[in-house]
Amino acid sequence: MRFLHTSDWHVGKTLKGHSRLDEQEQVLREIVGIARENEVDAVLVAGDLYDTAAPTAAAQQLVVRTLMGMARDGIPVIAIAGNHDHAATIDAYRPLAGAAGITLVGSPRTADRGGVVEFTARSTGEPVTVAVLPFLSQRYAVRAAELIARTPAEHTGAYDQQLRDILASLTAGFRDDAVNLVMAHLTVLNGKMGGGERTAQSIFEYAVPASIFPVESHYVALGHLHRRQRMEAPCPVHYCGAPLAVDFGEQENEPVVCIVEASPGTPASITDVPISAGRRLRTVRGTVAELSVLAPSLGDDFLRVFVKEPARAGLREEVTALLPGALEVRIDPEFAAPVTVSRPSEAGGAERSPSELFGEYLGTRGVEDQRVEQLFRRLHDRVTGSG
Ligand SMILES: [Mn+2]
Repeated sequence: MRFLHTSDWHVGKTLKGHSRLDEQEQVLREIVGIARENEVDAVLVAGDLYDTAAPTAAAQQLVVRTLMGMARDGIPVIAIAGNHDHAATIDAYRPLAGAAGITLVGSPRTADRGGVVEFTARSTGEPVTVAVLPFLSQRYAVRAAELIARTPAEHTGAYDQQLRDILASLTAGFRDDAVNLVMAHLTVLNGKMGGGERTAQSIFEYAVPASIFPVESHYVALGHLHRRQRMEAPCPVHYCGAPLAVDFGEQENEPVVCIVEASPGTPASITDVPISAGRRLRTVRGTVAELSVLAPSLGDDFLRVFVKEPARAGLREEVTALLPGALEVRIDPEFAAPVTVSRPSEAGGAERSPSELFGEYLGTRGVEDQRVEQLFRRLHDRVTGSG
């Protein structure tokens, strides 16, 4: 059978206040197209459908339309909540989505109450078993281990042991004659961050070794880390990565979705299908003159700009006029003033004029601009009535 693995859509995510809903729509339309072209038997969405716990109506409309588009023709679509999603809200829509052939799993569930999804692959008739584990916060892990693995609270170990127990319980029904899959939203030890994840929920203590996944898994479809990567493990364990770079830290990621072929008797084979929709993120550096030479080659990329010149009034406006895609304009650290704590009083501040002190301050901030100093003098004179 063949299925599509995607995750970390982060629909509704803005970049420096700039909406990216149009791009997200194009990216998701491209993914629906890839699912159709490849005639997949199922779609797995491994969490972080949304960027926030309270997505806008427009963001929800886009996710609903996408899931419906994927489920067209009766293809099973299974989506779990990530750490950015509101698990209870995802669960609230579960019955409604279920009627449309979409399985939503917000909170972790026991195997017999939705923690395991079973269906028959329409192209091959093979039975498919998917153990699903949405994001599990450390705070809730003890309770989930009790609920799902029936581990008494006093016997639950560390976070990774709780997850191991839960996964053991969810995968206990794996069969030799079925395609056995695991889908989860979590951090695997030694995983490389994409750059835009919430660090507090990706740090070391939340990480679990890849060995917690049972060897009989034909494929483990993960979400959470935004970089496409295969983890070192006895079975295929993959992050498909985010299909659209969500922050400048992710500009080097090559966005893809994974098309996976699996059957009960053979190891899974994985093909990365590149995603071309969406504007790229890029970091550029240079003097204003250098940036103007670069400008025509930058297309419609979103830019983070480091200007290799000292700060002066109007510099930001000059750069954004030159590079309309610039969302962030900074002075290159090489030209930024070293942060020094100066105490004017020690340097005889009492004897110097406010203008001199302001000039000194500008010097410490690396600003070389006569106009700013003149403006300060004019304003100061007006306020003090000496002008
Ligand atoms: Mn994410």
